[in-house]
Amino acid sequence: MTDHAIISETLLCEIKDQIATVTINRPQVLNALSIQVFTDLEHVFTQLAKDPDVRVILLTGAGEKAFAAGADIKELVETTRITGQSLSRRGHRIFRQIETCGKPVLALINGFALGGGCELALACTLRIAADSAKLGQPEARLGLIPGYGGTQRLPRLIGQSAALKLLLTGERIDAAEALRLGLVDEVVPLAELYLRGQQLASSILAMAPLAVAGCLEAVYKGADRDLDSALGIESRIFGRLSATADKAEGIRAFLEKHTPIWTGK
Ligand code: DAK
Repeated sequence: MTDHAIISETLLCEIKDQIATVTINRPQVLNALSIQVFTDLEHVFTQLAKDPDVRVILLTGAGEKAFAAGADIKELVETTRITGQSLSRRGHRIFRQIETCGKPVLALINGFALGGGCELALACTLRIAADSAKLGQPEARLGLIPGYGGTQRLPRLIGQSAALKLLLTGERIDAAEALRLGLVDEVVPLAELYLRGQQLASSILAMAPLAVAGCLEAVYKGADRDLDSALGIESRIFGRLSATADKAEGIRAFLEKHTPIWTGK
């Protein structure tokens, strides 16, 4: 396994000990999501998805103020009906790519996660917030609705009524309220955010790689199915994993009281 980096214009991406850390690096504009950030996210996540040295991805923002304070508002001046719709579809495709990359993506929300920034966090597998974080969907104040999945992922995560409250009022909520709503999974002091991300990543790394991928596949593929067909998806993945070398290793390690050594096979 080798440590390395992936170079792009607006993102930093370092890979170390099977954990990739992706940092949106535009702190001067609170890591606003420009069209170039989307291009770079697409490139970096395409690489990470197929990189055998990467098993968990941490996604955060540079500096101490923002995860991402939304879409880059300066780029919204020129949008038309046609370009607005196509930019939205492009954003959907790239956030879906993040969501379905087959590896857990942990959003480390180190400050503002507003508008498109909150939508990006919603497309991640888990969300860990610093106690200083502020989240919200203020798009209606700009005459828009969320265009990167927020109207769909937010109600699925926290329920329709709580989602509509955020969408209709644009209110910014603090980390404690986000935790209460289930919008984030944990809140920690800002100074401990990265460490907590690494601890969670380490817990995931201790699991069998194909089983981690299987959990993601079962949950995401089953999410919008009726229960019977979703249970069918679970059985198929369970059957597939039952025949793997790592399943044999996991059972043997338990019975022989030692730590399993995963091969990813
Ligand atoms: N875009 C561009 N620049 C931004 C920005 C943003 N979203 N947020 C902050 N900045 C810039 C500021 O303009 C400022 O730049 P300078 O003036 O220094 O050049 C710099 O970052 C520092 O910001 P502030 O000086 O304002 O910092 P404060 O601490 O005073 O305030 C703040 C922090 C987060 C409360 C404030 O910056 C703020 O209200 N920012 C905007 C938050 C927001 O409304 N975000 C947009 C949400 S709407 C679409 C799909 C999706 C979307 C749009 C289109 N399509 C498919 C086309 C999504 C839209 C959204 O995300």
